[in-house]
Amino acid sequence: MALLPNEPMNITSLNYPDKYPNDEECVWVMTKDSPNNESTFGSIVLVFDDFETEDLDVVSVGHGSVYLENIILELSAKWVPEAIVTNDVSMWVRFESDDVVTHRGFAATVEWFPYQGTYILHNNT
Ligand SMILES: [Ca+2]
Repeated sequence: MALLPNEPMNITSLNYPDKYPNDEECVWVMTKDSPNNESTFGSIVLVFDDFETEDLDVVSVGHGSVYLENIILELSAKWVPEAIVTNDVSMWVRFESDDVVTHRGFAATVEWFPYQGTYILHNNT
């Protein structure tokens, strides 16, 4: 997914807000897309707007374009919305569910704030 400056994008687990499938692996790689080869300074900010998975169904988030490298955090179960930030050119998100028990999953907003030093969080509430 290409991130354009100040253009928020949404990602959700499969079927959200209905239950996600068992045995599912989904990966998103979001990369700053600098239209005129201008700078890729600034932060990629991911905010979970909703999050509920089974304990064993884990969302991993990291920086860079190779998923499962440079992990920032792994989360499951219930999660209080909080911003995850990187200044890298890319951020990845991976979701893997096991073979039993599903919940409604997650919805998240990701945005590239191209300026150094400050960012503004947008949320839906
Ligand atoms: Ca499960």
